[in-house]
Amino acid sequence: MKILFLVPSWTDDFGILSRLAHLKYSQPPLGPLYLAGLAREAGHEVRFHDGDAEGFLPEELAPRMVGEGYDLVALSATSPVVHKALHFARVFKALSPATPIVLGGEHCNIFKDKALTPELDYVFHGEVAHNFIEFLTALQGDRDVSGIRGLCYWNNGIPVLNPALEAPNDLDHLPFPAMDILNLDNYQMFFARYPKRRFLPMLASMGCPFQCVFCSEPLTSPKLRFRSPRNIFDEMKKWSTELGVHHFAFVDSNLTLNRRQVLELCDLIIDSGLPLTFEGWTRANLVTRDLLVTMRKAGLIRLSFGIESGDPEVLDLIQKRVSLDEMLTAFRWCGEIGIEPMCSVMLGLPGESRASILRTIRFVRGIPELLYTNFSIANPYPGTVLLEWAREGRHGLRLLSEDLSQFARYEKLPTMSVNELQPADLLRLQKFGLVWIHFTPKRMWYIWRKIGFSMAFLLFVNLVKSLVFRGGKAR
Ligand code: B12
Repeated sequence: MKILFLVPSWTDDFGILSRLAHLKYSQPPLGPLYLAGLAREAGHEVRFHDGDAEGFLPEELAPRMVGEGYDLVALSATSPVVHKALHFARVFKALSPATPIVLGGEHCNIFKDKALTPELDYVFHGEVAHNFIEFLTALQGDRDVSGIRGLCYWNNGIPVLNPALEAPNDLDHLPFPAMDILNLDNYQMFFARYPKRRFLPMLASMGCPFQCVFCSEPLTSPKLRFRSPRNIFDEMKKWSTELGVHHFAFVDSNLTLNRRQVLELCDLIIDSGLPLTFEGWTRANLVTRDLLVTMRKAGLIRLSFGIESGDPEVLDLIQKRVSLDEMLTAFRWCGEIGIEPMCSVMLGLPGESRASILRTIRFVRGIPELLYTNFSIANPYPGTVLLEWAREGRHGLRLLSEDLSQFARYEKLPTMSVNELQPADLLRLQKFGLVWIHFTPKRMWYIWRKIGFSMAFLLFVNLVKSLVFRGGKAR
């Protein structure tokens, strides 16, 4: 079979910040790449298009893709961009009604058969590996998909939900993702202290044991699973020698959760003498100084910490379970060791007030080692406790819309209000925070060097202008 894997863009909705988001955050999506690897191993032909990296319009791409004669279109989407995946499906279906279209990704893991809309033929939820290959075999044969685990399909106009496949403990059995089908020049990572470089995403584990209320992982991925250090290293070595890509961005929710795994991986990298570098995300309470020293030696050049809020009461409410002191210590260690620290910060969280948001802004501005940060408006994503709280009006939250296409983290008015803060107030505080956090000589100098004077100037002027003239697109 000839399969088209496709993901819609997600950085094109952020207005003036789109270019920056696109530059800094365009990443090859691992989910479809793993599936493409599996499908290819089973003898199928695979192609991949990334809306983010290529910036295509469905109306332009779909006719071209119909011309290329695919037997299956496999779309992948998170909830805020699922409307774009469905738009592509509609355009494609209008031109080629007989080609089956399947949708997968975190949105489907949450909504299951409710994600099956008329423009789709199938939806996959939960663990997807060998059941995906069984599905491809069924499509080539009698199209009987009734026994395929994790699949949702139509039966005489009624959606049918097959139970999910039990997630196996072992991740080493998966073939490596099909990284070689990517246009590698589309993906560059930018740093403050290091030159930009091409990179690939890398997975060391799946699942998260923590219970942060803004995250859907406690629902969709409660089971912890790890790859062996050898298996991860073999993959890094393969892409380094075969594709000439030496930098890897780990997508694990907590890269340093399994200390032994990380240390063994570091030993393998150090012993190999390969010029590898890597980065990842973690929690400040999951690092020690000696762990960071070893990781730096192995090539860790950037580590991002989930700060979320600079207000201890808000941190408590969102069940972050990391103290501000632990965060400051982790940043200090990174600075001393030569690891570029990054973080994620939010506003509009439960219990939030103008005072708590200003506290967050002051806290982040005051981290000496930090050169740049995102500062996003919290979204009540499906499958989260945050959404339940917003629906129930708890902790000052009020849900104003459940239209997922409006769940942008920048530029659009947020879909929740909290205490006295209306959506427009949150948007203004976000812009103020972005300007104030970065308005220090060191950070301005960094931004100017990285994105150029004209882009930096345009960004700054736009943010200030929208602050003065009360910006924000209507919902
Ligand atoms: C890495 C990552 C990113 C990266 C890279 C994104 C990318 N291009 O893949 C960056 C930082 C860019 C990013 C951005 C965003 N992310 Co993100 N991200 C993740 C993270 C941490 C890991 C994803 C991953 O690679 N997992 C490993 C792969 C192998 O798993 P997978 O993607 O789930 O794919 C499996 C299945 O879902 C399925 N599958 C996937 N696609 C398909 C397609 C078909 C056809 C089939 C059959 C199956 C299938 O098979 C795969 C193998 O089992 C997850 C949290 C998590 N730990 O899962 C959040 C997560 C996916 N992100 C999330 C969100 C909300 C976003 C943003 C909207 C936030 C934002 N920053 O504005 C954007 C939107 C990005 C987008 N493309 O839509 C949410 C999604 C929630 C939801 N309801 O959809 C998650 C779950 C975080 C959370 N818990 O809230 N993200």
